[in-house]
Amino acid sequence: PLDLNNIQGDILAGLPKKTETYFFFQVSDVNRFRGQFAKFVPSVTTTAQVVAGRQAIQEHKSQNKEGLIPMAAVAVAFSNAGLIKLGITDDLNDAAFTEGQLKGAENLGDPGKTTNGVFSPDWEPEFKKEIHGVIYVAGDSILSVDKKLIEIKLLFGVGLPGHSITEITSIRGDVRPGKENSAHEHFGFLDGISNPAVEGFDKTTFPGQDAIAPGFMLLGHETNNSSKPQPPSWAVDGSFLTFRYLFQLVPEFDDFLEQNPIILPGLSRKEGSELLGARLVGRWKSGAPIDITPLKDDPVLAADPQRNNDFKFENELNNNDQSRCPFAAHVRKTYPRDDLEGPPRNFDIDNRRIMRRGIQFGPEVTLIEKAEKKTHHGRGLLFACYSSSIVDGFQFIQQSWANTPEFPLNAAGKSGQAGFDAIIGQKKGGGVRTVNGTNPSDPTTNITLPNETFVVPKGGEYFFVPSIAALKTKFAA
Ligand code: N7H
Repeated sequence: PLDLNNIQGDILAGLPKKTETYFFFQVSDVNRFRGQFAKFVPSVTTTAQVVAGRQAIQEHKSQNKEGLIPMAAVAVAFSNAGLIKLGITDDLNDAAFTEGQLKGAENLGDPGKTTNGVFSPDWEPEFKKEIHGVIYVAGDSILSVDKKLIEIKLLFGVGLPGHSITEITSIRGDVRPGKENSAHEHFGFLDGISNPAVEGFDKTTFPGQDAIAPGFMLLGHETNNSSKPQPPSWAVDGSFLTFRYLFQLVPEFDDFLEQNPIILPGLSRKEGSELLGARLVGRWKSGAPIDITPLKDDPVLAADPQRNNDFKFENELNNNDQSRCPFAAHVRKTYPRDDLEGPPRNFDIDNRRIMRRGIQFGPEVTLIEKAEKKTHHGRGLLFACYSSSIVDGFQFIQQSWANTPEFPLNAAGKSGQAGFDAIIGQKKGGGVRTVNGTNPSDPTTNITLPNETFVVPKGGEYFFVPSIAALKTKFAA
């Protein structure tokens, strides 16, 4: 059985959050750090604590009590540079992690420049510095989170004589305001509907929510289909965290939809624009999957966990049929379901599953931005996901699926190319990107996306999230 007191709380259970701050740091004094870290470890939140916290939130809600329960949950993770700084040189067998995301950014398709043979992505300067680790705190309110963060910074003496770490940058994410927007990302779509269930942890799985073996999320556990070497014993119960600082050009995205409505009998121009948005994402803004309800939103279906994930794209690739959902729709590119898992391919893609834990950042679109159809304030997604392999999970999804117009392959054979994932597909900041099959009545047409992508990567790093035991024995002294 899984040891829920040993696994950090965000991986399987997800820290409850209305707001979350990521504090990126560099270790400046290793010996002092190990001592201060020992005092910090008890504040790291376990999975068992999150499960209990979620129960308390449920009870609070069912009793119709006002406000939220004050809560601040803590997690910590280290980059490969951080492990090296601490003298931990064991190989964790993940080339993406070992290389670090700055070096890997070219392979992710991030825009940037190559000078003298060296690629440098167009990232914020903080993410070009060497980051050793990240402490992230999630909670019900900025007050709860800031209070906890100040306690932690004091433990490490941040900014004071006697410190062992220096701050590189802190980034705060917030759930969007208002009942209508909360849980929706900045383009307006409901997020956080589909994550894999994990065997041995999730007691119920919803229709369409495939359960995966714990080894796809945690190191040192069974995966039933991989031949990866055993990790060093201290890495067992740990996971890899992919963090991406993704900006979203919301007025530009909205303008693109407005300019390119899908023309179908009976649809107004506005409905045609909404349909295009749904076809690019694979779900309506409400969250209803277009594979179930292709031409009309269905908010009742969207809110029903028994139905809102219960689709497979069954046999559509074989019939080259994208009338329900384009092959390149974001949710289809990133989790193709029966396009790969069904006959005749019958691939096992459990190793491509990721546990998404992102949060929005930045303000709502202003009236001026709306009127000028131009972004003036930075906003987007602090994308975060877990898996037991970055190479097989996040990196593969971004590189080989979202950025690869030929994927899925059969679509290419029969009707040209499926095209790019219009939401996250990158082409190193240049060149024409097209999406095929956005018009349900004419799968042969392509739509050309603007040169500047709607999602702009501006930083990130790969981290390892150790178990509580490892924090005590391997990191603290
Ligand atoms: Fe995506 N979006 O608002 O359009 N994503 N995503 N994502 N994403 C999903 O099903 C979005 C990003 C996945 O199981 C939904 O829970 C935005 C990256 C995966 O059916 C929406 C950004 C990667 C899924 C969005 C962004 C992924 C998924 C539907 C960036 C990985 C689950 C809600 C700013 C490389 C697919 C849901 C499944 C769903 C959006 C980033 C992957 C609405 C705006 C970088 C695996």
